Amino acid sequence: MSEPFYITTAISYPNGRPHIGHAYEAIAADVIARFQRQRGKDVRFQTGTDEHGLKMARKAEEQGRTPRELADEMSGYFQEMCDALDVKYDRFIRTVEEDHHRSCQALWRAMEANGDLYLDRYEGWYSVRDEAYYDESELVDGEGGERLSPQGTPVEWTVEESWFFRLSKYQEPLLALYRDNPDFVQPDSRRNEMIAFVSGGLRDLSVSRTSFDWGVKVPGSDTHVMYVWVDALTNYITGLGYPDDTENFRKFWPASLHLIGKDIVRFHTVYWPAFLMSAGLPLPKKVFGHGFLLNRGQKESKSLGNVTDPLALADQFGVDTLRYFFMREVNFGQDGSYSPEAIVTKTNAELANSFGNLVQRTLSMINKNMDGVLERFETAGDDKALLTIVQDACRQGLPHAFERLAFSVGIEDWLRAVYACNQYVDEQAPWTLRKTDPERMKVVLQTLYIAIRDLALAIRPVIPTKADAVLQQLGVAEGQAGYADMHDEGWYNALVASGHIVAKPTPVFPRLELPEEASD
Ligand code: ME8
Repeated sequence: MSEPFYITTAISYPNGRPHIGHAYEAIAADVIARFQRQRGKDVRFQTGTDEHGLKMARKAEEQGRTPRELADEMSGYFQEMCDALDVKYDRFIRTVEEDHHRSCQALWRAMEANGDLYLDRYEGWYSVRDEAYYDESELVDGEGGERLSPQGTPVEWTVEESWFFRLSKYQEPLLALYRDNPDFVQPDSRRNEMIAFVSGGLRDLSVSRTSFDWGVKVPGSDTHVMYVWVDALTNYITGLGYPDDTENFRKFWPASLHLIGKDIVRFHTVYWPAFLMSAGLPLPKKVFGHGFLLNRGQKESKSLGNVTDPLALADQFGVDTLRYFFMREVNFGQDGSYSPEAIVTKTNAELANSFGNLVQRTLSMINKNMDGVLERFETAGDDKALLTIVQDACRQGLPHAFERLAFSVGIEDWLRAVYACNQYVDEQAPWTLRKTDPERMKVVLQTLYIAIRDLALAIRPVIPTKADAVLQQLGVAEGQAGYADMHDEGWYNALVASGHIVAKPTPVFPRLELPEEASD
């Protein structure tokens, strides 16, 4: 049986339409899911929307409608975004769903049975924008002297009866978790932040609210709804069938990876493992806090008027181009910046001019100069050397980097192999060999043909549609597009034996033009 791999994204607040950060996270998670599927793992991928809480309730009120109406409309846009960006999830979870309420209540009861919940009065600061409680000591002063959260969001003084979770009890177990499992929080910079935060001492956490009712009801305490983060985090187990003893739960829990942004690492690496320990459930293997995507170095916001619709970007430049740019340009874990110019320049240079051109000229020459007929052949010194470079990059460099979520490093390895192929074409000059040594020309073109298959297979998780278009032109069957298939050296001779004819190729990576307004 293949090894299970459960990956999740954060579930987004559907208080507005999806923004570029949502698209970035969904794409990164999809690349990982596709990569692991290609590695032969049994992958389950969950994403969704986080629909309860004060932030949703207030936004709906502002718009004169119910939170449910707002959630229903906006959640639909998040699903559309995933579909449009080729993000292939197994479940899109909405926290308003009935099974999710049942799951939250079961987790609550388990924590209660462990003696970790008690009723008291909360008095302190709350940020609706972050849906987070803050200590006085964490607050900063705004320009007008107002108190702000460390994230720069407004806070309000809140006093109400509340259930509390004994978070303080978990300080030592959490520190032991970080110490014994260095991979639990990644990258290291976030791990260090969390160690510092927990070492500073943990206060018990307010986990219910009574001043509004848009949430999951606390079992046996009808005037309380659960704090939205208790409800939100639970989505990861609801999606596997918790609290029932389902096959999915047994197979996929604990999660292999929670992929989230850097602003919500505390919730995932302090609160969530503490809730799970309290309920006696296994802990996720890894939480990775990626960086933020910035528009020309700036955070997108309505007030700056620089909010970009990710679907408009995908329409303009193409889905795979956008996916490639995000994974290639940003050092995963750090913040990254994008602009139409950068997307066009980078992808023209690397996809259109380098990989696309390699594919196009190799297939054209085979079609034209060899009537599309492939032959069995022996590789010699330069040919073998090239294939070694390509195989090292595609079978070692890229997959090992992707395993560590170092996407830009892996893609760079892949690109070096693409450049090596183009250099080989220039040096071997098959257009000259056509006249001087046609047999040698065939060897050169066929060597490239073999190299291109590895290159297309390796990059397929990032640009699935484009890579499949290349593989299809190469005559590689759909069922032979896994990483393990790269090691099947017999595929080429089988293709020759099948009498495959290389057709006149259709360009897969057209050059992009800069949009008018961006080139001003
Ligand atoms: O935080 N670049 O939802 P959310 C990259 N509902 N990622 C970004 C980003 C940016 N500019 N802006 C936001 C929530 N994100 C909660 C999560 S999970 C149990 C509950 C990321 O809609 C952000 O870090 O505010 C988070 O991982 C995701 O987008 C959803 O953010």
